[in-house]
Amino acid sequence: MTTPSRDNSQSHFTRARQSIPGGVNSPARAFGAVGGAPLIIDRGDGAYLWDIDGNRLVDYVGSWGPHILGHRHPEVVSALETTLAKGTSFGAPTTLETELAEAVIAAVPSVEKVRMVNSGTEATMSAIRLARGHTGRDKVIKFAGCYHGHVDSLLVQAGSGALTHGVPSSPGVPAGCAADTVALPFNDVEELTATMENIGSEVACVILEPVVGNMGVVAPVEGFLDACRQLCTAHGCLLIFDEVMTGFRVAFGGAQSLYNVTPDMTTMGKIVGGGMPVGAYGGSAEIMNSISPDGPVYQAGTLSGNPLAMACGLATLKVLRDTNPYDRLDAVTSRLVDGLDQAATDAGLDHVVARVGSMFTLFFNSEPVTSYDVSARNDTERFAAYHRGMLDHGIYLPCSQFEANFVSAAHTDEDIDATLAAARAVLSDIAG
Ligand code: KE4
Repeated sequence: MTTPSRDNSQSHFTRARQSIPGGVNSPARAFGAVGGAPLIIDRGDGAYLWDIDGNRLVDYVGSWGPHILGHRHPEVVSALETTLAKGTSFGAPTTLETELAEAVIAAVPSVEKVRMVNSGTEATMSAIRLARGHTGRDKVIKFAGCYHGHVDSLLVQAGSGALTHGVPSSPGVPAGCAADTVALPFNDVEELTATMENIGSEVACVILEPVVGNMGVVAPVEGFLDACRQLCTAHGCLLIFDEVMTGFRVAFGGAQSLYNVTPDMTTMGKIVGGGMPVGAYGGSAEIMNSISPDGPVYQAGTLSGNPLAMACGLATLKVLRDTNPYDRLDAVTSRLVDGLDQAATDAGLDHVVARVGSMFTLFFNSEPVTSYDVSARNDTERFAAYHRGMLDHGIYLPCSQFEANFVSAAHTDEDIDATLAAARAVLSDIAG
């Protein structure tokens, strides 16, 4: 099989590196962990991307999660075009912001009020500030391998790009800032219980990805989410579910509806903006009324609630609500994951697969990945070979073993068949 031409991507990436750090506006897109230059994308449509060399790719990144409907869903495009005809940004309230807030509240019962921001990072940064302001406490408990955006106090043993590029706790975060952050092993009820008994009265919040996407996909073990809930209630601290990735992904009501555990606050992003820059954080009215201007905890943003972004998110949620693609997403993703599992088994490769809804990871690891320590033992070199091989077959995967893959409602049975055919060839090839 001939390797597709990527000359235009390569030369443009060389140019980009002259003006943008690493040539990328987010390190998660850098191909450092898999080799070669990132592809420069020209356009997307449905389940596909095209790079600037004209190569068509079956897309399992989906802009790192937002495109659960696929690229350029007609109703999303139409909503954007209609809104654009009226302008782009006013710095004043619009009806669209209220409509999207109401749609989020209808979908996520634990949320009675919600504030729109511009990214998942802003959502988690604001949520922990609110938790601290509301409780009068300073400490935050997070879990190693979870990634909550590049918030100073949460870049402690973080996942995603921080883990991929080997800097889980970033320079530039003052020791004083990280001092109030306690990172515990994910899925470890005993450790959390002991820590809460020790410092629970000082803890403002426990924040976690209820299903981790940023170690690769790691599901909560039985009882872990319930333990988080019970311990937060017992010690008077707030439970924050970071559903930036899982929100509207694993179920329309998010992981909290799937596992029937109710957090005090929820952070959202990705799908809630449908591919435009949107983050959101919400919770009970009693908690959210502490946020400025009704309350003393300050948070603001020039482009928060931007009309184009609101229209994009609102159209996305409306299509999800009206079409309910989740059963088909589950079935299609299950067929894909079972096929990947079989292909890796037939190739004789140490591997495990993890799936929750339409997010999944094929781990090159000999044991089930339940925590950061296990994920850190992934065979990242073998993953890099897999990534390169699949790319040569026109399959576009996240460029890190510590990320989730996403199936969209636009992926067809033929796309899944092509992906599995590619995987069988690539996995047997890298097994040698
Ligand atoms: P953003 O600031 O990137 O919009 O959201 C941060 C964030 C917060 N919480 C969770 C659970 C997240 O997964 C993220 C961002 N996810 C990464 C990919 N795993 C975004 C990709 C990137 O950083 O470019």
